[in-house]
Amino acid sequence: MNRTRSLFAEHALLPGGWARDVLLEWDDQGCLSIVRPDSPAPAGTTVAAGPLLPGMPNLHSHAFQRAFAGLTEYRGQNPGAEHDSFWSWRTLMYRFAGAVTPDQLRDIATALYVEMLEAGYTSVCEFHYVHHERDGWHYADDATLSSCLVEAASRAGIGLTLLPVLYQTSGFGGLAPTEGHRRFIRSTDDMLHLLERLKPLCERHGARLGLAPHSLRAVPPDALTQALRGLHAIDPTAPIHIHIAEQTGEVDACLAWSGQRPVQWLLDHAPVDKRWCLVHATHMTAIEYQGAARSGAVAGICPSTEANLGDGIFDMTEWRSQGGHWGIGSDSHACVNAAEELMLLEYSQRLSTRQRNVLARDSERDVATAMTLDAVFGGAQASGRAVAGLAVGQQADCIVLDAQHALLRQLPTPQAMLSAHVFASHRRSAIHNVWVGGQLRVREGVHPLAEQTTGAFIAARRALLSTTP
Ligand code: NGQ
Ligand code: ZN
Repeated sequence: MNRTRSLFAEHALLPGGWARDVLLEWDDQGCLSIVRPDSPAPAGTTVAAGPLLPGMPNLHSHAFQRAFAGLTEYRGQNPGAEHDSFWSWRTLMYRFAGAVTPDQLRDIATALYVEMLEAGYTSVCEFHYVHHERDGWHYADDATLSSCLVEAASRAGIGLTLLPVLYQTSGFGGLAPTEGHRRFIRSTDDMLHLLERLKPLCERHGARLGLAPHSLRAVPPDALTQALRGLHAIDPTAPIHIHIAEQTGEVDACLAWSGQRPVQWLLDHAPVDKRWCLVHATHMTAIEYQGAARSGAVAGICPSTEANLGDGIFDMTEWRSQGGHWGIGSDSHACVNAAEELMLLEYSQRLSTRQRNVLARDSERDVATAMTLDAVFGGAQASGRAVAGLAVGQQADCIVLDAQHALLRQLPTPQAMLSAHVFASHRRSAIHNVWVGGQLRVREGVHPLAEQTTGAFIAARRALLSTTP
C-alpha cells in the first residue's frame, strides 16, 4: 500500500486547461482535496517526472475479447458468410464467448486491466454479457462471471463500472435467440435479481453498478421498460449503456420493424438522459445527432474497434456542434492504448472531412489537449464515477508522462509533449507513472503484476483456443 497523499507537477492538465506548479492532495478515499496551481513544491512531496494528465476512463470493454484480438483477420474463417463483415466476425466471437471459463475470464481480464493501466486508462466500463455455464445453464451462483471481473479490476487496481447486459432476442421483433446466445440470455426478473446480488459486491470494491440493455436487437420494448423501472428502484442515477446504430444492417432492420431508425426509436421510447451512454451511434441523421446530443447522453466512440469491424465513421463535427459529450472505449481490444484511440478518432475525422486538427477547440487549439479533456469529461459521465479530471472532489486518477522519454525530451511545452504522446509516440509509450484513487499502480511504465498476469493470460488464451470450435 502506497501511503503518499500528495503529488506536485510543474505542468498539469486541469479541466480548464494547462496550469503550472500544481499541488495535488487527496484524502484517505483517494479523493482530491487540494488542486492548487502556482504553488511552491512542499518539501517531501513526490514531484511528477513530466506533464501530469487526468486518467482516462475507458467507457466500453468486453474483456474476454482481448483473448482473440488479432485472430480474426483472415478472409473466409466463417465459410457461411458471403463476405467478411461485422456479422461474420460476430459468429467467430460467439465461439470464444461460448467457450471461456470463469478462471480464464478472470485471468484474461486481470491481464487486460493491467495493460489498460500501463496504457493510460484508469477506469473501465465493463459491458458484460456472458452470464451462464458453457451449456447455457445458470451457474449455482448467478454472479460467478461478474464476480471474476470485479476481482480482476480489484487486483489490477483499475476503477470499475460493471454493466451486466440484458440480452433476450436475436433481432428486432422478438426473434428467438440462437445457440450462439445461450450464455447471454436471461429474463428481466433474473437480471434484476443479478443486480441486487451484485450491488453489495460492487460497493465493497468501490465499483459502480449499472445496466446495459445490449441493443434494440436484443431487448424488446417491454423488457426495456421493465428493466429500466427495476434499475431505477435499485439506483435512480445508475449508468445505462446500449449498443446502437453501429451497422447499417441494424438501421435497415430497425426501419423494417418500426419505421424508425434505432437512435430515433430509442429517443422516442426510452427516458434517454445524461445517465445514458450510446455506444457507437455510428449511423445517425442530422435530426438524430441533434436529439441524441440534446438528451445529454454520452456518445461512446470506440475508434479502433469501429475501424476493425468496418462500422463506419461517427461524425464528430456534427456531434460537437450540437453540444454532444463523448468518450472513448477499447471495446474488442484490438488496440489497448488511450492515446492511440484519440489519434485514430482524429484521423477518421481528417479522412472524412479532408481537413486537419478537426477536434481542437477555439478555447483549446491543441488537438491532443482538447481531445483528452473532452474524453475524460464524457468518459467520467458514462462511468457514473467521480473521475472527471484533476479537480477537488474527483478521484486522484492521474497519468505522469516521462519528460525524459526520447520523443518528449526538451520539447518546449507540455502541450507539445502531450501531442507527441498522442500523435508521435504510439507503440513507444511515454507513460511514466499512473495513479488510481491516489494509489500508485504503474511505476516507470510498469505495473508490478504485469509479468505474472501476462503469463496467466497466455495460458488462459492457449486453453481457450484449444477448446474453441
Ligand atoms: C458485442 N460488439 O456485444 O460484443 C458486440 C457484437 C452485437 C460490438 N458491437 C455483438 N462491437 O452487436 O450483436
Ligand atoms: Zn460492445
